[in-house]
Amino acid sequence: MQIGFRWYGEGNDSISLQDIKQIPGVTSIVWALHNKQAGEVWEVDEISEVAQQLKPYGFNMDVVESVNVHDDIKVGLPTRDKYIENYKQTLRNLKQFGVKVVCYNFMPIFDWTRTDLFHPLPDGSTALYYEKDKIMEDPKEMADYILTNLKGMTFPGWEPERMAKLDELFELYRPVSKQQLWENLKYFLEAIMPTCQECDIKMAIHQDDPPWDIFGLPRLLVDAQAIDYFLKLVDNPYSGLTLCSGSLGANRNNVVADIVKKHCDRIYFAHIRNVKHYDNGDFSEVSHRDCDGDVGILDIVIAYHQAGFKGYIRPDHGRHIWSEQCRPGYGLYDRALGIMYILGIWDSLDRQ
Ligand code: CS2
Ligand code: MN
Repeated sequence: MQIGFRWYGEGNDSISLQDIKQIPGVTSIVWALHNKQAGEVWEVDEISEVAQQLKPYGFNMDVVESVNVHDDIKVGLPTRDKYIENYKQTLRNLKQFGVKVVCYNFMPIFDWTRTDLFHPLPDGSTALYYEKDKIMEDPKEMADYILTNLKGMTFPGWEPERMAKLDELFELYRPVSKQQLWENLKYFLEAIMPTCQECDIKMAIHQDDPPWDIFGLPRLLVDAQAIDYFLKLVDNPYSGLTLCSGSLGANRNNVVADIVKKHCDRIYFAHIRNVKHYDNGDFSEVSHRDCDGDVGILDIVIAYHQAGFKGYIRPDHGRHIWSEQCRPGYGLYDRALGIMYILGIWDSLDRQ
């Protein structure tokens, strides 16, 4: 396996490449052009700028998270073909820089959803938190809360331009049933598979977070059964998974290690994150240490190791610790601790 670290880019992330270089084991920067709207072509000179930034540190840019999918593709509008052509062009441009895996998601309107970005934990740190009852309320209120607390920082899926059009977006998705959304996902993937093959780029879908319907919007990739369905829907090695233990793990019935065992050959990118459940259905993100949460981090890492996983692993969200001022979930310190925990398990398994 290869260790990656998500970085939001020069001038857009408080964490420097120099800081990341000092975390043992990191070889890939998981990157994106965060100024791009879904549907736009990523131009060669824009990608090249990132390549130049990474070069002095010896990091590779093998993994992109994410090239976001335009709403017209998700909704299945006639205009989708134009955006699919743009997506293919982006893939061809990424190929020139050796990109191997493109992470994306097919969540309607909202990307990950949390009701509290800085929830205090008993140890004095804060973390992302989901309070089930709050999601019953107005989605606009929540978008306002998130945008206010991001304090001008960009967050994929929560672009102010999109949040300003929430009514329109909800109207757009209203006729889209779960089955229709699956069909639209299939249409998109079938259209881009030849380009992926030509460019040797693997598409890796991220699960829906949280893994259940919210605000009446259908969500597809929510459990083992849905993942089985997805992998058969377009049964092509260029279509696989970003397996996110934290997204899936928010549902206590999901046993992520079993999914790893079953589908390791179609997992190209692994997100490792721990989550603690509360009896009322709320959940909190916690440290990567197995006993701090309920996701089964140890079983998951062991499953990857046993399967001989050759793909990319990154710590997913972390807590905000040691007074760090950072993007919610994406601080330096706790994610670095996460990497050390994963490597600790991995190295000792190698020894055995
Ligand atoms: C999240 C998402 O769990 C996660 O990794 O931070 O924003 C994720 O990056 C996207 O859904 C992937 O497309
Ligand atoms: Mn994730």
